[in-house]
Amino acid sequence: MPLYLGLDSSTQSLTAIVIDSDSRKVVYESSLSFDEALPQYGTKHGVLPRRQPDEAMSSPVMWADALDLMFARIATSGIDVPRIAAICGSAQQHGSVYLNRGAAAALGTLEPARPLAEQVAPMLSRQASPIWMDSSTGAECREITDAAGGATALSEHTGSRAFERFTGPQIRKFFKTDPDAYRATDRIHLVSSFMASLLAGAHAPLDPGDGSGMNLMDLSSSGWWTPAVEATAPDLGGKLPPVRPAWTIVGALSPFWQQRHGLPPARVVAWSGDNPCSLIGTGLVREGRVAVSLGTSDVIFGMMAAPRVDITGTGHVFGAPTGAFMGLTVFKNGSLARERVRDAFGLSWAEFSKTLESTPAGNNGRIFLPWYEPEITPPVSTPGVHRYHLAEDDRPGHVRGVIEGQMMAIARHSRWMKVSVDTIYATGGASANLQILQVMADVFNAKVFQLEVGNSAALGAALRAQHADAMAAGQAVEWEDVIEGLVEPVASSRIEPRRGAPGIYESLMTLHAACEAHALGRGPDPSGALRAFAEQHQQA
Ligand code: XUL
Repeated sequence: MPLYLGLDSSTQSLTAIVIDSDSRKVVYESSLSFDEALPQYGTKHGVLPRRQPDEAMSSPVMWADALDLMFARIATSGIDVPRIAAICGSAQQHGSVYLNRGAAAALGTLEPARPLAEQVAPMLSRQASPIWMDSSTGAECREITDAAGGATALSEHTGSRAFERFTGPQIRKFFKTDPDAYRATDRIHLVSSFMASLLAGAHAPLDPGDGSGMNLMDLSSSGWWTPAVEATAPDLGGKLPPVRPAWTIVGALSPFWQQRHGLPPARVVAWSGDNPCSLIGTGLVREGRVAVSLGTSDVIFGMMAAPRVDITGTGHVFGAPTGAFMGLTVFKNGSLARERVRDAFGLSWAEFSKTLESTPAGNNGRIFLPWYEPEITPPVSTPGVHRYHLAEDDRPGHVRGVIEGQMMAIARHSRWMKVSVDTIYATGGASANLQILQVMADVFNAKVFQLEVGNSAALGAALRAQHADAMAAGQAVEWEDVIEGLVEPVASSRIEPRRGAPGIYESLMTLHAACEAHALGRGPDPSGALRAFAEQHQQA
C-alpha cells in the first residue's frame, strides 16, 4: 500500500499532497505561504522587492528553506511516512537557479544536523533567481531571435517564439549584465530540477515539459537546440542539465532527508513545470479532452499527440509528462472583462446569467471585442474595446457579446493545436456559471464538465510519482488508470451543445476573425456582413 508525495513549489507557496494508491484518496495536504512562513526573506507574494518594475526575482534559498519546513511537517503529520514510495514535484516554470562549481559535491554531503538553507546559500553563483513574472528581457529576445534564424525557426524548434519570461532570454541578460558571475556558474537549473537536486543530493536532469519553457530545447528530440544555445550565451551547453523523460528516477531521497526528518529512501522522480503537472492533475491524459480555466486570465490547455506549434501566434508547446506534448494559450482579458460588462450595466451575476439565457446563440450578429487590458492573444498592446453591429447601450448585446467574444477567441486561437475537442473541463471562478459554460459548449460543439480542482499541480506531481514508480518496477501502466478516482469531473455538471447552435458559431467565427482583423488595422470593416448574418439568423 504505497503512498506517493507530490510537491508544488509555486510562486507564492509550497504545497504537499500525499495520495494512497490503493484507496485512491488524498491522505495529506498542506501548504505554506512563503511570505507568512518565511518572512525573513522579505518577499511579497513570493517575489523579492523589485529593483525595476519589469524585473521579478525570488530566492532559491527560501525555496530550499520551505522544503526543509515542509518535510518537518510531513514527518510529524501522523501519516505512515515509511510507506512513501516515491516523490515527485512541480514548480513555477521558467525561473532559473545558478549554481557554482562547489555545488555538485555540496549537494551530496549535506549535513543533517544543519538547516538546509544555510548549506544552499554557498552553492549559488547568483543569489536571486529571475522568475516567470519578469518581463525585462525584450532586447535579449530580439537578439536571440535574430541569431537563431528568426521567430519561425525558434517556434518550430523550441515550441514558442522568444518570450521575456523564458529562461534563455533571462540567461542571456545575466551573461550580459554580470559576465563574471555567469562564468562562475557551473550548472543552470530550472526551479524544478533545482528542487529535485536537493532531494536526491545530486544534480538532477530536466524533464521535457519544463525544458520546453526555455527557448532552448528542441521539441522533437528533447535535446538542446544548438542554434538557440549558441545564440543565448557562450559556453552555455556545458552548464545546462541533461533532459530526460519525465518518469526518470533521479535517485533515492538522500541521507540528509532520511536522517534529518526520518523519511524513507523513497524514489525521487524528475520534477516538471506546474503546467505539465496540472495537465495530469486535471486529467487531460488524452488528445481531445482540454481544460479551459476561466480566471483572472482565461487559459486553454490540452494534450497533443504531436508537437504542432503556433508559428505566428502566442501559443506555447511544452512537453507533457506522458511523453506527448501539450499546447497552452493565454487570454489576458478574462474575469476582468466579464466584470466590466456586468458593472457597466449594473447587473448582479444572477441577472447577467438570466440575460445570457434569454439571448440567442449568435447574438443576432452583434460582436464585442473586450480588450480592456493589453491582450496576449491576439497581441494587442493598446487596450480598447470594439463593437460591431452593437450599440453602446445595448445591455443584452453586451452580456452575450462579451461571453461569445471570449469563447470564439479561445476556440479560434487554439485551432493551431489541431485538436478535435470533444470534452472540456472547465475550471476557475467563472466556471461556476452554467450559462457561460453553455456558450462554451455551443461554440466548441463539445460537452463541458465542471472540474473542481484544488491543487492540481501538486496532485499531478503525486500522480506522476505513482506512474514513475510503476514504470521503474517494470509494470505496464495506463494514464487513465493512474488518474482514476483522484481526478473526476463533476458528473452532474455535464452540459451538451444545444441543437443548431454550433452551426451558427461556425459561420459567426469567420466574422469574429474579420472583426479582430479590422480592429487591429488589418482588414475591412465587416459590419455589412454582420447585418446580413443577422437577417439570416434573426431571432427574438
Ligand atoms: C507559463 C507561466 C506560468 C508559470 C506560473 O508559461 O509562465 O504559468 O508557470 O507558475
